[in-house]
Amino acid sequence: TTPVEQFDWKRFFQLENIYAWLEKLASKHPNVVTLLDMGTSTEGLPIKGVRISFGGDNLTSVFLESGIHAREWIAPATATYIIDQLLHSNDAQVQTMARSHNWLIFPTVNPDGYRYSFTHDRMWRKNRALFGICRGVDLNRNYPFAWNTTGASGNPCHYDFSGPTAGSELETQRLMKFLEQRVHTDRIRTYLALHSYSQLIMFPYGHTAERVHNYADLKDIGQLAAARIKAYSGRDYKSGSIYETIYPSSGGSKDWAHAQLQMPITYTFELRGPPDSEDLFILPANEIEPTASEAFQAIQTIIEEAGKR
Ligand code: ING
Ligand code: ZN
Repeated sequence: TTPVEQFDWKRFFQLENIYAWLEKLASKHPNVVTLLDMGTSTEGLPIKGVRISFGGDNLTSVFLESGIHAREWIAPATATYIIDQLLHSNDAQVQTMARSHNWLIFPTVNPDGYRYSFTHDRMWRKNRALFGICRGVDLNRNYPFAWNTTGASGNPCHYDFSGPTAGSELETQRLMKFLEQRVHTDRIRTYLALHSYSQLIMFPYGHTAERVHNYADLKDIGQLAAARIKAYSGRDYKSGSIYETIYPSSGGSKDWAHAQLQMPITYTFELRGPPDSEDLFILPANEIEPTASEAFQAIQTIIEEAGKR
């Protein structure tokens, strides 16, 4: 493995490198960065993250999850970019935003799958739980809200297997418990998740065309975030509900958080795919910085706009 001193956004890093980098940040910035651990995965790996707080326990918190799908390597790379910007940006507006909230960021919420996508199968998506001759639950179909109603499979051999029961997976349970325990104490109002690819800024619901109570705000903020990206990089992102933008699907983590934890501001990003390639999950490393920085622009708009409403 690579020495952690070389951590950057010019290539993709393995789980151990990401965790070592998070640990280094916590020791370099002991008053700002706290290392978090949700507990272990199916295969016994820790699910590590960081809390970034410049002080102010009364501030509201932003939760960010990435890597729920193993092969979407750009997602954890973008999460670490965001952590780096929050801590080290010289931009006054970014510094103000970083200090206006507390941040709970978990770059790899499916560590078994992420590791497996480096060691065995670049296109692996799910976790690594064993079901007879096939493996893996799609963790973004496993949450106990409208579970297994649409856009999910009951077959463990399929890429979108929703699991044997709602919330069956250890990784799902770790994340749910973390949020249930902290949603009130940390005043978590915003939940962001990173995926690839499609250039979308999506919000609930995934399972129905029915609109969430704050659809108008979410749509408006999402469109402003997309416009910010357009002005920044020229890329076209669209915003809308999961159901109306990408495809009907159920059991996602943000729908659960919005519906069950009453978290009002929940967005799932679909980041860039490669300019031209068969394999749309394999983004060239020189696309990491442009992809992550435009997503960070959009997140700034979401935080600013959500604060006004
Ligand atoms: N897309 C997401 C997926 O899980 C999604 C889309 C997001 C569905 C949120 C449901 C909830 O299929 C990718 N590329 O993974
Ligand atoms: Zn995904």
